[in-house]
Amino acid sequence: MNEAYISLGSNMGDKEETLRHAVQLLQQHPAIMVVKLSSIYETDPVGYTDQDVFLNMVILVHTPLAAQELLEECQKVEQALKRVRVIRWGPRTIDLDILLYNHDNIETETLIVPHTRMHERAFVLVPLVEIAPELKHPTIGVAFQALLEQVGKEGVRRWKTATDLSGFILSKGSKNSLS
Ligand code: PH2
Ligand code: MG
Ligand code: MG
Repeated sequence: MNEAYISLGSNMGDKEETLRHAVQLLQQHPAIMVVKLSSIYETDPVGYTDQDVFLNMVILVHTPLAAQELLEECQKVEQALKRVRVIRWGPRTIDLDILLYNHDNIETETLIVPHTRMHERAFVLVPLVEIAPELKHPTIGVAFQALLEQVGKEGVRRWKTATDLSGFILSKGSKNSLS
């Protein structure tokens, strides 16, 4: 079984509903088990700043799928939720990024893991550290907790705690990080 951390983000439409739906679609896949959910955070846009705030969260999944196959499933979820993206780093209904896949270092034309910018983005590090406080960045070799201290938590506000995510129906033995 492989362990993958996936970042979810939405800043168009009903953002919470979109996140919930994306988690459910992943969970419904027979080869993907969602085992941890972070809280949902409201985050100021990074990169292209003239856009609505995001809701972001991170989940941990267990899967027998290879990283490339998991990427394809994430892309199917994005398509199922009718992802709209007009400009790079601009508004999107849903974005699913594989952050980590075991401790692997993967570089193909379509997938780079660990995600290239994850260590400099508070909207990724805050929810990741919440569900994986001991984890180290596999290639930088530094704890994500320490990376987060360097980056700071500015622009990231807890919006709904993991324990309040009752609408995120999780079967197959899943739990949120606080339970
Ligand atoms: N995603 C981006 C660019 N900027 N900013 C926030 N706050 N949250 C995101 O998920 C996000 C972003 C590109 O994927
Ligand atoms: Mg992204
Ligand atoms: Mg993406």
